[in-house]
Amino acid sequence: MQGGAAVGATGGTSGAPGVGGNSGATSSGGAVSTGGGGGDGIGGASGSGGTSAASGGSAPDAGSAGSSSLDGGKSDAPTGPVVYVNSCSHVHWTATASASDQGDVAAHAIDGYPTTRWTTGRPQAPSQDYLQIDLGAAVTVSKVVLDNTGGSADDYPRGYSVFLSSDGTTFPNNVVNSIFFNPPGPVVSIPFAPQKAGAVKIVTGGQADVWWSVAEVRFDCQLASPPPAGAIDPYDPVTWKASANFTSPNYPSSNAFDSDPTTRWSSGQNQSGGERFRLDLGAAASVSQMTLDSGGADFPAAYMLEVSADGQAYEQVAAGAGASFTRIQFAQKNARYLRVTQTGMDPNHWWSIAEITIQP
Ligand SMILES: [Ca+2]
Repeated sequence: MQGGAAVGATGGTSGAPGVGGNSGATSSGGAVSTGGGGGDGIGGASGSGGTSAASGGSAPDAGSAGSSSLDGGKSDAPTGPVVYVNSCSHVHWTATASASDQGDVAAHAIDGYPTTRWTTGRPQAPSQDYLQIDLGAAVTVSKVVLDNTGGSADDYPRGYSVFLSSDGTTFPNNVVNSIFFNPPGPVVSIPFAPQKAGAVKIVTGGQADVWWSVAEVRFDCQLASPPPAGAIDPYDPVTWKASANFTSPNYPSSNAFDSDPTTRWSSGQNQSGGERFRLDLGAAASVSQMTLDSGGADFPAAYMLEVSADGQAYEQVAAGAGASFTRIQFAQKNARYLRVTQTGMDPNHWWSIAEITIQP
């Protein structure tokens, strides 16, 4: 997934215009193939894919099979899967820091996006700044990875100390200290002997005129007790599934939750109302917010959100106008399925979702 993200980031420069490009392209008649071609490297494939979409798009997508699979919930089980909390997943962490520069907040270091970062916004000095990650539960950690492949590779910590804590307040366990004499490259890997921790604090230990920035923090991490086979964490996007009644062949629904803002799901057709995207969390969970990052201008003109525990009976919980970044808040529900319907009209834009998040 990281490899995919890196590729996506590289293609992102061209992908971003592609996003804008698709709308412009689709506004003209030659639409789908041009829009598909906008997908740069995938252009060759998408050229033909786009063509087939143009002719076949309405057939497979609007077909009754598509609808019934969307609404019918093919994988509904009478008894839901075993649910657990994956405290080794960034979705359950919180981040705090000694300082941050404007919008480059600490939360960006754990949001799963390699293209957003946290930065101190000031030159490095020994012991001046820290980044703290609270994991939400005691886990065993054995490595800290500071990943700046999305940018800011020169903003690595000239020196560092790593401290572990059981309570997130006191950090008595100093597991490693080091100083760089040569640039480590975009990924700083800090291994140490496996130890239990509920929180990790990384402290700068060097001097430099550059800021300290971290695009993404990861850990080698093990849960206190492994989850039962087949158990899932409904908040963890790695086990989500999705379906839609219209999907461009080059922009599959899984792109909407791959933690890469440069990839997207797209309807592949201009918004006419009735386009549906259904997210399956894999098990029921408390949900009170959903965000839809369109990645550009392909946001829903209007939306309706329904939730369901079983994939059969849906309850509408919100409706409104979309925006490039759409935040949908509603009274907390216990839901496994979240179904968003584009209810407006936009003759110039497809509907796209670059990233979805949910909150309890
Ligand atoms: Ca994505």
